Amino acid sequence: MLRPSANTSRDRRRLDGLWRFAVDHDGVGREEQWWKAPLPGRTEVAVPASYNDLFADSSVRDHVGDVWYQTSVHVPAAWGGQRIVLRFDAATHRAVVWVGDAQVAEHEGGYTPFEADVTEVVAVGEENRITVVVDNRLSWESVPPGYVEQTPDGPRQRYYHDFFNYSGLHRPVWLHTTPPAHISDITVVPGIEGTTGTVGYEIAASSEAEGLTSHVMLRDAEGREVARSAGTSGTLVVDQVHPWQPGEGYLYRLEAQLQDSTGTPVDAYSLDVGIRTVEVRGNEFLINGEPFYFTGFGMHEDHSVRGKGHDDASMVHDFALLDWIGANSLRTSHYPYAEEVLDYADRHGIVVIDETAAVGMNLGLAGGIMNAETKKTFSEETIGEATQRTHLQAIRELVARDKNHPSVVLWSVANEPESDTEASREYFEPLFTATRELDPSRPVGFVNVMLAPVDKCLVSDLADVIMVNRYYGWYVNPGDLANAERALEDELTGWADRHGKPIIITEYGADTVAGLHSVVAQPWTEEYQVEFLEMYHRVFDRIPAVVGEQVWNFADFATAAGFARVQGNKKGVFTRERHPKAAAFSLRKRWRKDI
Ligand code: BDP
Repeated sequence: MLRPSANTSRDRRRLDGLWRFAVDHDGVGREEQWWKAPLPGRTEVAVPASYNDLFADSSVRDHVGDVWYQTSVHVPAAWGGQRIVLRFDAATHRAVVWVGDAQVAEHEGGYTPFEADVTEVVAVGEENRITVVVDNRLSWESVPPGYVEQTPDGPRQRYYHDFFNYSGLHRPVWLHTTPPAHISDITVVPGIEGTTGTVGYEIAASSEAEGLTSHVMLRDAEGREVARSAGTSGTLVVDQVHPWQPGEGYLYRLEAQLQDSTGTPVDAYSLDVGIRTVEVRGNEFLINGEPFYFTGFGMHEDHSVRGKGHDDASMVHDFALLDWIGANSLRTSHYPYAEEVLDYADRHGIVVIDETAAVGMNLGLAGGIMNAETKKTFSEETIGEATQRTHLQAIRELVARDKNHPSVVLWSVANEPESDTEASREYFEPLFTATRELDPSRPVGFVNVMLAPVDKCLVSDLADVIMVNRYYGWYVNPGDLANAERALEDELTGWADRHGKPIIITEYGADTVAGLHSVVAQPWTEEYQVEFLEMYHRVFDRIPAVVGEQVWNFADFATAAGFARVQGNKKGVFTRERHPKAAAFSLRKRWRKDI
């Protein structure tokens, strides 16, 4: 799905700002058709933002069910005759949208965009009412999964993942136009042979575009034309290619046009393109044919007050901290991040492991810690065929959204699912197959949990890269780094020997309360976090198959309440406010070769 654009044939408007807001405590809004009139009450909410922490009210923060958003927008008269589209970059976890009295869209999944052609519904040159109901309930059919428990005090949302169930309109909302005959999608697949780059392209167009011809031109970063072609698909060839590289992020620009028989452009769309290759060879992960070693973090979209709401200022700052510390990569744990993040990573050469929202699919493990019931993970009563359908759709939407980003080098289909049972293999095998069919150009993996070590895991052989999260010295051998070191080395050596594939440690970390110190390193202190990470690094450096280290986590983040969570998860190397803990300086020494 192409992002909204403003150019000679298209226009766009962001609908961000303050919207009217109502929490549907009694769950009556749909029956009472709240979209037909101004929402009850006088509450306003910021878009984009999670609504949970904006109000000093636990009945909002912990609300389970529907909330309503509403705004009015003037649709410019000049847009008459154009195709008008309403787009939500994200609504967490599902939404129904009305323009005036007409329902225009419905979407499941909290972290991928959806849009509706509202041309026939909007009044051009007038104010239009837009109403959205957002439902934050997690069920056995949603990704991530969860269930709602009825208690004497009302419903409680339970889930098996370790981050707060922030909800709402987390990302920009757009009204935009295209001509009726328009480019509906572009797919690019880059390649490099010696000093020659190639960009395979495919242009999809709307049915109204029949009879029009597609043209593409590629410009370098200075704006010079380097290749052109005509037709809905083909290959552009670039001599003396300037590859997209980690740390640099060189981008070409693909300008696509639909032209009529006189050569007049009817629609145009430009896309940034990075020319690079990704390949797994033996136990190496190659970018442009060179072994790549991942340094960086599993992150979260998480900030005080606005929760998972996207904000450019914070994004720029987070990337500045990644640069400061010498991180060359991140994993979008545990859901697709805002597209702005991927654009930024493309431009600045940060390598991304792109993950679906399939997290918390391990009901045995997580039950106790996450304050939810321990149940059988894969069954028709829990995670079953319906979940798998949602999961597959989430993968489709992720690949459709992110396929053109050079920064994305690896798909992660899930984080720490149960993977040591036949049922888990049956569940995952079709998902791996589907991901490869959707995108044959990138490796595919999933993140393995500590409970399914190399001799037990029945899913890892489906993956191109072994990604593991390990907590020796924290959840296992807490405070005993000597034993933890032996156990970690034994295990990683086992993975290296068994699969012969590259290994990325996608999580390792220790909860650390900033400002807590001890002479003898003890869990929860800054000193322990430093020693813990140093121990892991010694082990990684002894195992050639280890091609990446991503510390858990970049920053402290909010979680559901739990006895092991001190106002959230404290494994951040930075605090939630982005202040460095001692570990930040020691990582900087390891990762930055230039200081
Ligand atoms: C891993 C999960 C991650 C948690 C982390 C932790 O992948 O989401 O936050 O452990 O416990 O199991 O800190």
